[in-house]
Amino acid sequence: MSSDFSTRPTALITGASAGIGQATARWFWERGWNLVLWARRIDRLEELKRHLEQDHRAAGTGTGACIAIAEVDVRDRASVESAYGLLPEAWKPVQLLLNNAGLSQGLNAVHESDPEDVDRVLDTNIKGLLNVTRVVVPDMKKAGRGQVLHVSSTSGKETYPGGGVYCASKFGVEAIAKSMRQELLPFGVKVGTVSPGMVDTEFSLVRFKGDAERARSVYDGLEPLHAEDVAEVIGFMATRPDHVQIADILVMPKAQAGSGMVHRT
Ligand code: 8X3
Repeated sequence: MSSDFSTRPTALITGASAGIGQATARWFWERGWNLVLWARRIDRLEELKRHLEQDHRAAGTGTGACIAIAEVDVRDRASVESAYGLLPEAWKPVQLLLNNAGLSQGLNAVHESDPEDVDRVLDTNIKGLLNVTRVVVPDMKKAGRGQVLHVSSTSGKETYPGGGVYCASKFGVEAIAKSMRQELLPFGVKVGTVSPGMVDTEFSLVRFKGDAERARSVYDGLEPLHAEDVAEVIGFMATRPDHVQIADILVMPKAQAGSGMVHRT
């Protein structure tokens, strides 16, 4: 660990093995932050860590920053508590918690929703986010600094047919963020959401349970956001001067004007 370790900021990112989480990890890494990366797929995290470290070595731009990875399913309270507990005290409080782990399952009307899909979505997007928040935020509060950003969605603003359960989870994320901002106001901890529309990640592949063709067709005839676009927004939110608190950024592709409202060519 380099001597200036404690002077550089640390970002803890959930769901860091792919998509927005992975792109955001890279964004902060390139700017010299320490990273704490959590995901279920530890092999993907190991590969990401290797790549990031190699990039610095190859470019000769090593900044002395460190990466800690852990296999964490945010739904599993014990795994969240143990991963945070095992993080050396020198890493705490993290400057930024990015609650990114989240997913959708299926596109069914509410009355036709699959109970297992419902559990998976609400357990991850709401209860998982709470599990992580509960272990990370007390150290921020104690130190009187830090920032929590939750990845919400256009689906946290508007509903669409077939999106009821996923939208409920993201409306829930927005409610949690607003309450947290009020609760943490006296303690110097900032809270916000980033709300992306269509992003070209594994999101649709996961929603449609591996049906690659159906997943691809979601983005037919338009250019969706790329994970890097959202990473830039998150990076911007996290690097404002201390007195600036961005509550929410809603970001969509040019070809989208709201949930389910897209222009295809
Ligand atoms: C996902 C937003 O527009 O792909 O959070 O359903 S969308």
